[in-house]
Amino acid sequence: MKGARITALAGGTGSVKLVRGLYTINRSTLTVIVNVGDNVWMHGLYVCPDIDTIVYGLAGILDQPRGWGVKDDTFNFQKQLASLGEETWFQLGDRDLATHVWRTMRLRKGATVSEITKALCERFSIEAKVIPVTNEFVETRVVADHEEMHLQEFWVKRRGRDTVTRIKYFRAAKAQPAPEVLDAIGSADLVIICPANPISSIGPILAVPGVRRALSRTSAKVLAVSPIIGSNPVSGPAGTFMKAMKIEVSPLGVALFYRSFLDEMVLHISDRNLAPRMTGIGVKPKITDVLMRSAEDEIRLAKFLVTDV
Ligand code: FO1
Repeated sequence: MKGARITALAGGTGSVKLVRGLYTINRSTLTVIVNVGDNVWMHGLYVCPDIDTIVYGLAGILDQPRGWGVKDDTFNFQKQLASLGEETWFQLGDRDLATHVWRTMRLRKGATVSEITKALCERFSIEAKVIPVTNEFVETRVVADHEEMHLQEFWVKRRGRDTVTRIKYFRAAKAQPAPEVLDAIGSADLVIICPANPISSIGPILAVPGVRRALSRTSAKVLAVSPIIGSNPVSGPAGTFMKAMKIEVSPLGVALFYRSFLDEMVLHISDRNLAPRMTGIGVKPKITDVLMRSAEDEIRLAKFLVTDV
């Protein structure tokens, strides 16, 4: 359906390719609800990695091979900071840095993350709505070897090497959804859960009160694209986090995690044998090539998802 209202739930690097495909086919009727659990205060600046990845992706300035930051960026600030003896394990490129400075200045003047993200999209002439799931400072924390740390510290500073026992969505239980979040789910024609880490990218979105309920109540079809092929995540630490949360690392495990609201699950062709088990848990399987290696693949998958809306 032309002009169908599509709402995507997204993290960063795993989601941006599909979000870009959806944007190409449905520019002005796309809303992206983005995870904020990865957000981190760094050198006094508020960094929102998933929001920035989606915004840079839609603006065409994302460093695509890395999946985060601005393409062709330089790292002079980082080098200078290191020479001053500051810890620089979280790389901030010079152009990317401007976003964090700009955002932090606005936060200090009282603007919300929603308002700042809207302004950022306007600066880049992005027609889609990109909205943080909440304006509150929710933080995904990893409990590893009985030590608790920010997700970025676990993944970037310590390179994901600790044994994870639990994931916590700090401050999520009392957070309010940001304006437009529940309405974007309730009034959509189609809701798409991007192929993102279910625990660290989609989990913090679902942990905000009201979101799961809105997903199970919406009259829109809710479909997810599997971030797992066989027993392997397409990227990132999804396997580690799913095991820690006692969830089977498979498309079926993901479907069970989303089961209370999920209508359909898109499986990679090599997982077609899982179709009967998917049907058995009440989730309709759809099968296609979920790998996005090029812009053409992003559009192909996006078109596949919206075909019968
Ligand atoms: N990921 C890394 O592996 N190393 C980094 O130094 C790093 C810096 C960084 C700076 C800004 C930003 O927006 C993202 C950044 N990321 C970095 C990606 C980020 O850690 C995660 O991949 C996302 O939070 C997951 O969606």
